[in-house]
Amino acid sequence: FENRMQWFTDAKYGMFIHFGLYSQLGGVWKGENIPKYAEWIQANADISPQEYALLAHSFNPTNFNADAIVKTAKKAGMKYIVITTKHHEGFCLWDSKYTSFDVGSTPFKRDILKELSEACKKNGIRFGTYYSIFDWHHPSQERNVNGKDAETPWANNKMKEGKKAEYVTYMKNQIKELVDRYDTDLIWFDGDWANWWTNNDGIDLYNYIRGLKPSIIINNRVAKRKLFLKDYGTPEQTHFDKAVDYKWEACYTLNDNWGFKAADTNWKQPEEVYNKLKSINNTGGNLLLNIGPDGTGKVPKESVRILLKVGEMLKND
Ligand code: FUL
Repeated sequence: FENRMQWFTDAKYGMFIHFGLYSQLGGVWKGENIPKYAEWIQANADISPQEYALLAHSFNPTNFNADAIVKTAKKAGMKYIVITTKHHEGFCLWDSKYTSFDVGSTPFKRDILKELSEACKKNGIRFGTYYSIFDWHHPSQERNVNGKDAETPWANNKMKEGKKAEYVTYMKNQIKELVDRYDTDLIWFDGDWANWWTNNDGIDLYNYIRGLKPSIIINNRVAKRKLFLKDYGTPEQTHFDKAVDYKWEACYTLNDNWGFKAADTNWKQPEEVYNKLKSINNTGGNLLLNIGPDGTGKVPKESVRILLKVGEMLKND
């Protein structure tokens, strides 16, 4: 195996963090519980990007405590953390030079990614950044109202005519910021299914990032996940029960949502998490297990309880 991948292979268990403007809503829009994934609320409630963007004015997660999160991960037996720096909504969790739709334009202003990446470094935890390929806010894109994609106007969004090159430059600039400012160890792409994103676009982006930081690890959703298996495969809410001939990481929610959803109490119990982790590790996979802090930045108590309990079980292995 390439040396570059060694820490990842050894890590076996990591923490996923879904955090963004949607965290403030907890799955509720104008008094109504919106079905399906909480971090998809903009799409699921069909909120216009303009109205959705107003949520930046109230983003003030003063309870976000990077040290506490990293310590919980460490006690839980996790070796790396991956946080959503830009989910499909397009809001950036760092003060980016290339957009004002970011944490720098909220009342909060704190550099969460710096806090988290430094806490990781201090505690010997690797730091990773999730980045969505498609973007519900960026002016290059819009919901799809024509043809077969109109059934899922947000999930298969549209790249406006002649705008793709400009957007790809935006992505590359932003990713360079994540590498330069936060020394990210891993980039977790998502949204490769966008029909304007080709496998070759992904390969080009992959090579660009490896050029910026040769040791970096990049998941396979940078390109079309069915065609591209570097650096590792990403089964979601499922995992392989037999070894495969490439590296992989299964990601799972701890309840039924990635982003914070107030009404979702369907927590996996510690035994279930422990068994999943073991069976995943036994067939050569990593487990990336999610937490979704609420809009104040607080991690739901139940997630912390479950993670720490699993950590104790692992110690007694
Ligand atoms: C999916 C996304 O659409 C979900 O919101 C979540 O981020 C999951 C890990 O990946 O493709």
